[in-house]
Amino acid sequence: MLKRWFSLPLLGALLLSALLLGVLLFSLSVPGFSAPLEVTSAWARATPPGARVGAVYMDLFNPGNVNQTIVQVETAVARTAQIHRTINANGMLKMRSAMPLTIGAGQGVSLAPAETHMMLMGLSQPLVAGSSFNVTLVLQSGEALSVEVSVGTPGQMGAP
Ligand SMILES: [Cu+2]
Repeated sequence: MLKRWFSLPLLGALLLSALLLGVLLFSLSVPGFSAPLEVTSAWARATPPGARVGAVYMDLFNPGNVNQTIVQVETAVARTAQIHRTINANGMLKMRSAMPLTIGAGQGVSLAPAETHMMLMGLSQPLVAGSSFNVTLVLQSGEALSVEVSVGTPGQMGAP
């Protein structure tokens, strides 16, 4: 009789653990499991006074098993923000819109100097070394991801 009183709560706890584990495994194995984008090393170079454009770099990683697509970029420090790809057309470097930008399931995309980058056009203020500002990545799923961007020196080649 006494044994039964002790074992009931234990049995309950075991059942609950099994249930929680089941839910966890189910959510991980369900096709279409989406996870927010992981954004690391978001940075920009300082801009000279009066400059109208700036660039933002970051590493994007999609840990989910569905593609994630960035459809819009917003920031308070510029009139417009866009993701660009730098292309070499007969020795001339040109920039083309790279939006919407899709990051495949389990894939990463790096925005880096001279490559794919985020362009800020119509800067409302200079980007000052040591400061930071935010950009918002709007995904096709409707999610909006706020990213803090650290400003490095004008000659910076990687994240400060
Ligand atoms: Cu550009």
